[in-house]
Amino acid sequence: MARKVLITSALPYANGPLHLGHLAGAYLPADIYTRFKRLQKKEEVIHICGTDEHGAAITIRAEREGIPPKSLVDRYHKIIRKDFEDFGIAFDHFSRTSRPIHHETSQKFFLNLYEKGDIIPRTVTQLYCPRDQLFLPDRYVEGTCPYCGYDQARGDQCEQCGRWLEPFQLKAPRCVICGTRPEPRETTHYYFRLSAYAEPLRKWLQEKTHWRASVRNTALGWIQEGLKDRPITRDLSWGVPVPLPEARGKVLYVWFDAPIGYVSATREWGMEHHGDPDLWKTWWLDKETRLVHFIGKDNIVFHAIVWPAMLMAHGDYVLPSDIPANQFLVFRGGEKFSTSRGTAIWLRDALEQFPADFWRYALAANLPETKDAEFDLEELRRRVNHELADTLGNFVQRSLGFLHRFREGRIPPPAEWGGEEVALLRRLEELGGKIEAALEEFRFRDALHGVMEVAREGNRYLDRKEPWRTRKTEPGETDRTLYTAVQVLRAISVWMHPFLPHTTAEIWDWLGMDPHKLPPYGEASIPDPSLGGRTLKPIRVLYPKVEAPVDIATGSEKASRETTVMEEETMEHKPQITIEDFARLEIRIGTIQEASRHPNADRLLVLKVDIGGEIRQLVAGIARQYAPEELVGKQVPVLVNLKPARLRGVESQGMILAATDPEGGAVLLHPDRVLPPGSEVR
Ligand code: B3M
Ligand code: ZN
Repeated sequence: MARKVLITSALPYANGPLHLGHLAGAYLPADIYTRFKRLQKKEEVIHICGTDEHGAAITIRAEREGIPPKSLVDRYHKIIRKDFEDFGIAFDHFSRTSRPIHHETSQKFFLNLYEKGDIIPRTVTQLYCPRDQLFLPDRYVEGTCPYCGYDQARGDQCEQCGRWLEPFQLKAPRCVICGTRPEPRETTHYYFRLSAYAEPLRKWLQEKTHWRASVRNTALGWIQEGLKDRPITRDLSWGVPVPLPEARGKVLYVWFDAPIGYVSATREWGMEHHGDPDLWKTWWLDKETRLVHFIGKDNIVFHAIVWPAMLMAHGDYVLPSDIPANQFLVFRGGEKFSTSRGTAIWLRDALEQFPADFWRYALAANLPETKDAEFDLEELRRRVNHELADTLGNFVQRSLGFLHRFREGRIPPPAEWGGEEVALLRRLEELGGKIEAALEEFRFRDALHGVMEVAREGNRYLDRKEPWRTRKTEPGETDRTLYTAVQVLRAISVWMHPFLPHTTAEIWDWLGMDPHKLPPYGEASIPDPSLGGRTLKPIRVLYPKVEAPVDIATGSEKASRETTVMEEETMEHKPQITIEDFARLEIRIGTIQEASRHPNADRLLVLKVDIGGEIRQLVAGIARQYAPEELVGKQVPVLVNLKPARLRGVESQGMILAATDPEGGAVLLHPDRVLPPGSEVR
């Protein structure tokens, strides 16, 4: 039997609508991969997801709105489901963790570990709010992260450094309901013996050399720091009840039950779609299944450490084979897309402005695969106009438009290939191989780039063959050209489908291609002679250009970019310059005298730099890599004759020059020995 690929994407909390950052983090790449795998026709594929409906993220929001948690999750489950549908994120099953089947599956999982001695009760000191008379789990407490100093760290996780925290670790804790400083009190909780799995996890991770370096290294780094046993129960009334009589009033910690949701959703899928209550077992109990989790980087700790440890403890189920976690999508100029901070473009608002495929294209071209990627509406406009419309749209419109105009919409019969055609088809085959390999390795940006290259080849071919010129004098040549162009378009429509499912399906329809009888993904460059002689349906402009960026409510102003980041395709050199061009830059060594955090941007620092008898204020995107304190006294090269610019409201009178590490982070450069400030760099 064919091998199975079980694809999951992170279960979104049903506590609010989703934004583009969510899409770019997990769901779009998961959908691209699933569609690719289906078209490849080599393995059996399912894509499983659902809403995560437990935990403090839900109860806090419900309390703020004054409604029961159930009403809140009912509302957002529907909204999220619809948004996915309209964006073309096609799951085989989309479940909910509040369903009985999930409660039952998680309770069984808990008991399995409990009976093995991997879950044990302990009396512990927890934070208690005397004012609300409540133990404060997870997000009910906020304070300062003991690791990175972030002052809005939550009791369950630090958003800045990604670490898994316990409320009592926070410095200066405060109750999020009333702001009171909570006090320690004793209670009993059930601990998962994570520490026992440090070694097995390390071994397992070390073998994952094919993983994205960021994911594997982050996980290995945390193991290196030491894994502690963790409480996996909470004193809350909303959640999966702990299935032990002595644990009344306690529920499972949301991050314990949520990943089990992948299993329960698969069970439900088997029953609902195939009427087979045991079908899930052929996926989860078969160690040959490839389990692929698509997540954002803030979920790495749970998917690459805690969940595999749970699975190891359980023993029956397959472990993840890939966790292609993405970094964050950030607004150009700084902030990450975030629900809680109100810096986001909501999916619904996005769809009201432009069709789903436009967003899918611009996001896919910008996926934060190896580092945070910047995005804004100008980026969308540029991608749509210069790539989607000018390259792909142009090829679609020309090849099919010519057929309509010169041949009344009839595709000419198959013709003998000429030298041009043979070369073109060979090139297509080569590109097809690259695209398939890139998708196989989760390099979606590269794959998309490859498909666009095919469209470019198609355009070049039409330019060379000039069918508009030959149509009168050499009708046979024109027929051959148009027939060939249609075959190229057919390949593009298959290869582009995972990225642009809506518009490629329209092309299939125009060409009379049966969506159930498409060629296997890797073979789409082999021409299909049966296209010859068919009559095209009427066509429309698929990718009309987009006007100047429209403002979608975002809560974050646009700022100019202070460093060049983002592009990470193969190294492309800029055009040559002369020594005179270079001489126009005035670069001097400056000594940093003061450094502080930028008031409006997490990524930026504001520096006062002595450039030789003159102090310049410079804004630099280095806050993720350097603390202000460590910079004072350091010498760095400064581009001093750069036109001043305001970065998120603060003036920058020049620019610090720094190197970029493979993750896109800034690395400062220092002179070999201390120099008088103002020394020239040439
Ligand atoms: N609900 C967190 C999130 O939405 C969490 C994911 C669960 S995946 C098992 O980022
Ligand atoms: Zn932290």
